[in-house]
Amino acid sequence: MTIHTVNTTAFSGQRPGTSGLRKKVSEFQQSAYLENFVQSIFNTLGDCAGQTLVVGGDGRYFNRHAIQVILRMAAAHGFAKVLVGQGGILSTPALSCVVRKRGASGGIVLSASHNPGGPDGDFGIKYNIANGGPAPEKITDAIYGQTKVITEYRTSDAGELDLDVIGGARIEQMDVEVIDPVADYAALMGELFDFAAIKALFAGGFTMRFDGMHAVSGPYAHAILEGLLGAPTGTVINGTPLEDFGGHHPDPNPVNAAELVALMSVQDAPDFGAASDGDADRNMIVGRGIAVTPSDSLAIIAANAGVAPGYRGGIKGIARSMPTSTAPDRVAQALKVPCYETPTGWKYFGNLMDAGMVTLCGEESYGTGSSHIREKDGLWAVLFWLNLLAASGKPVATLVREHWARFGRNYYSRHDYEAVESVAAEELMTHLREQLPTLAGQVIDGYTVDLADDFVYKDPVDGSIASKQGVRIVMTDGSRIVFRLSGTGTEGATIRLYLERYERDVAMHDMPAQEALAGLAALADRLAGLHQRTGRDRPTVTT
Ligand code: G16
Repeated sequence: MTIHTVNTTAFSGQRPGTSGLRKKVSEFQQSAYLENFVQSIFNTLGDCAGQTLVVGGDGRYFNRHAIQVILRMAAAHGFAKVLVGQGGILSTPALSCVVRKRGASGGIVLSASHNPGGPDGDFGIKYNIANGGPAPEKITDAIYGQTKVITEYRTSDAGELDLDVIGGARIEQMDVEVIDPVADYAALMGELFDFAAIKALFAGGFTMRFDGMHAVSGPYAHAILEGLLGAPTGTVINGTPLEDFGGHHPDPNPVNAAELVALMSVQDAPDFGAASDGDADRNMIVGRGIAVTPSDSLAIIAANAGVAPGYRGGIKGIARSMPTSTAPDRVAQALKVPCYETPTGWKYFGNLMDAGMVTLCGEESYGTGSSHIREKDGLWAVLFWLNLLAASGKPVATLVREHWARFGRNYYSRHDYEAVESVAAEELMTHLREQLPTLAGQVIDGYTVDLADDFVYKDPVDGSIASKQGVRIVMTDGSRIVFRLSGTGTEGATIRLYLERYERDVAMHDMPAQEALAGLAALADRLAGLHQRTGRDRPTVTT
């Protein structure tokens, strides 16, 4: 084995987005494309000698190849040890858990999350820091800086390592340990939740469907739900990770998990349904006849946190991304704990959790989690709901309705306009920004605009500023229209329109969400010139 320095040329466009670098597989397959990005990570870290790194991914196409490349490059940079999940598999939350538990200096996550996989799909790479969470912007900016000036990378000419056998190996001076991808994570879940109560629930005939969407949550769900908790075999469907996710879009929302939602709508539906995404950090919660919005799920978890042993001492605070509905804010107010509003991106929660300022975090994009790790955690949310169902003895729909009756209902929807021409999307945002100074105080379609701005976040821990994080138009009755461009798409631009309307009156809690939000949607279209500028007459995806 020899270490080589290889000359290379910089690629443009290797700027990490909302969550790491995500591109088409074909782009990653260009010679040295991955190597350049990995070298840029290592250049940013500086001296890697003696450090421990955790590496794993969601099993999508290119995952195994990428891991071999990273192992050889890590060995060439003097890492003392790399922990890698068996088969190259580690869900994003499990990687965060392993980094924290084993005291690693960081981790590399290989995933494009909810984006489709396979040779024609997407791939992604993200660096996580020693707290187990996504690197903050100052690090991702530095990585991007390195990608622009890179001239060489260092690697070993070692052969391929067998990733399928648990145990130790060595590349150059570096130890490699292939670990069970589930064990550490499952043990942590056992500490947080009342497994005995959930086990008793299943033993009593409670039925559930968990859709792994042929992505990485399958092995975790099989081991925890059907293994440790005794749910009948067949509870987990699509539970084998496939390199192309079986051709499906592993995004757990009512559109991409329509089959599960349909199954939950029939008369003899299972008691509980759930789904997770490509890398198992997202979750969708479905009851018999009801899909719970992610914002409501966070609010309900917060209001009932004490049912789970890990949260009996109470929660310190909640954080939600700006576009997420304000339902959690009402719970925080009742609990007399702070609620922080951050930009979109899990990385913004890390400082708040590290500083002990919040316990629970969540986003409208089907992400929920807590300070047990520093990533959102799909199965964690599902286990929380199971714990709540076991403790309350009530069905999902009753819990949701009771929550609305107590706190009011935040009607909520996100309209995505995908693969829009980038210039048109930028122009739409500029057009909105130009109107902001004059909107406050105006009465439009019966709504009085209370606040109109382009969201700026000042991190209360380190004082860093993130600006241009989305245009928000907030009405005096609490209704909101939010526009932003996605930072995770790989084709053109994706315009996200978020709509929220608050209803205190229980008699008004039974409307279909799109009907309740139709007025706001029409107003949003008028303000942004959405349909005219995009040439679309409806969103690509409505959740
Ligand atoms: C990522 C981020 C989330 C974000 C989501 C959507 O999730 O971690 O914080 O909410 O993307 O971002 P955007 O609206 O910019 O597309 P994931 O599950 O894709 O890693």
